[in-house]
Amino acid sequence: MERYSPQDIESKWQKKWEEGKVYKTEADASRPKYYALEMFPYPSGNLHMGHVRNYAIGDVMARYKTMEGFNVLHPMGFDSFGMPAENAAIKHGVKPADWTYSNIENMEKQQKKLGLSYDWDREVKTCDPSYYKWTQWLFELFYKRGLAYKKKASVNWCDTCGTVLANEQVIDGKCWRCDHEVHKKDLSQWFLKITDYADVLLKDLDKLKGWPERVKTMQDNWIGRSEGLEFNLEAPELGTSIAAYTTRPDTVYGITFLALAAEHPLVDKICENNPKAEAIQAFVKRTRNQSEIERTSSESEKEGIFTGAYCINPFNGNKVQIWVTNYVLADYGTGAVIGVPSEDSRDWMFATKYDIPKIITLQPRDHELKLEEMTEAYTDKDGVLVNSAEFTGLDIKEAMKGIMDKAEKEGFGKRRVNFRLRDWLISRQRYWGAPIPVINCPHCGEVLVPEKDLPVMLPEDVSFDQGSLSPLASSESFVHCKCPKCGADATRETDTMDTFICSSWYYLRYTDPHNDKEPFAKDKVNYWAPVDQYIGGIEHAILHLLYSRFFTKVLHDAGLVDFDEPFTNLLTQG
Ligand code: ANZ
Ligand code: ZN
Repeated sequence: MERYSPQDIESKWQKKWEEGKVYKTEADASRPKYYALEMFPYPSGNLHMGHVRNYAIGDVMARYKTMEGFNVLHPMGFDSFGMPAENAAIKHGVKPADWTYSNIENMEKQQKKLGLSYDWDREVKTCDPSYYKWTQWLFELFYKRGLAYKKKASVNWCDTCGTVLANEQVIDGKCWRCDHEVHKKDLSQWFLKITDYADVLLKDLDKLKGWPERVKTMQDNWIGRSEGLEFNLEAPELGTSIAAYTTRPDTVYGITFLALAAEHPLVDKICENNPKAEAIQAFVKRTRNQSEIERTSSESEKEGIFTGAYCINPFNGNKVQIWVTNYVLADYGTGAVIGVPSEDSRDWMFATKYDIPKIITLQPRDHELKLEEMTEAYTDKDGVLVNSAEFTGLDIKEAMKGIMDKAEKEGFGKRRVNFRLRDWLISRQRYWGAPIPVINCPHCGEVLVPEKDLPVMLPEDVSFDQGSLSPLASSESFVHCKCPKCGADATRETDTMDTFICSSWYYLRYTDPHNDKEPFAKDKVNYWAPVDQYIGGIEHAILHLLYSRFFTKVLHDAGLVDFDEPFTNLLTQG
């Protein structure tokens, strides 16, 4: 018998497959469809075994469904904007485009050698102007729907990468890409308003019967919905009141201090004519340089400074010390947190450290608690209230309801739902990404680039010298332009978009990849999508999968697609 010689046999058949376009697919309403998709790779240069495993699973699914009689869509492409291409430009002077396209060519060759059953005619490359034109068009769609805005923000900044990072891209206080420590910097940045969709992104996790529980739990935690009470504490000496958010309204009779974030707007006011102003300001400065992790992790040291100012607990009229602390986050809740030492371990440690009074408001059903005997907070979720006026004797659940009713009835508080999810910071001070299609006019302000002028092409006359805020800002031909509204001399936005935007809609583009009139035709996208089986690494459980769900929901609301979830079944591996 002849030996199996892959070099001869496989290349012979692969050539035949390619020439005969045996994996070419067309939409066909008379046949049931099946959309099998593997997460597309970043063109780093070579495939690794993780890729091969991923693609092999998808290939098996696609072939099996084809044999079952489905019209199968099984495409491949490249997530080809991003930092490594730019780093190659900085280090070796090659053009990011050249580096990227030559890597793509090599990886395609490897994929073809593996005999994967892709319809190569549908290949998309996110760095291609024919693709990023539509990424920019989608940005404009978001903008017109009030879902893209610019604001000054204290952002996560990575020195090594020389760019800002989304919250999702900061892992344990470090950059997800280079592992370098991330710190805060104030910059004017573009955001997408994913928080408008927090509720539905959470609720619709229930629809995803074909997703691993683990991934849904991670998204659930990331979105972080909580219910509680927001209420006002009057601060007569400061001539104002301070709003605080708590998920434990049953503890309000135990408030002995109010903890403000270092960034809280009231801090400046508190410092006016305050003998401690200098010390407070020094504390604020020190805190602002700490990373979010340093400030909030359970192991880190909770620190604060008493401001000398007081506010009043509206429930019992008690005087409450106002502290500035490092553990309260400025952009969560209201940036002011009630301190209830006897029930919260963090507050207990803080009160013990700074000698702040403690009041017991909850104790177990079977014995009395005494402060002198306690060495830590009573954090059990079971017990009865004490020292809590008319709520004394109730359990936590009853007390929460009664206390929130009281605050609402007396008009100093309101039930509130809160989300941990923040808006998505999409500005990147990088070259190799899709330029944000906005022009800044001295008369008209922010103006979208008209659709007929898209794409806003990446210029080639750029300098990659680090230090300048963005390589695009170094291109005269790019920066200077005319205002599309009034014709005045204007300048272009020099930020590019987070590459996660490019990958938030590529699976829709595969359904109609050569369309130059719109991102995809409705009949095609609605025939093929949603993806029936999506396959990829678990590392995308939050970032890419949450962003893609968000995009799909916005496109659904804009009437561009009929479905509102992109991936019916999900297989995560790795
Ligand atoms: C009093 C209290 C007592 C609290 C207790 C908790 C336990 P989640 O569930 O994540 O929404 N908090 C509110 N705003 C904060 C901020 N900006 N920075 C840091 N902590 C903040 O958490 C809500 C709880 O986190 C709130 O309820 C508040 O502390 C704290 F036994 O109020 B709690
Ligand atoms: Zn103008």
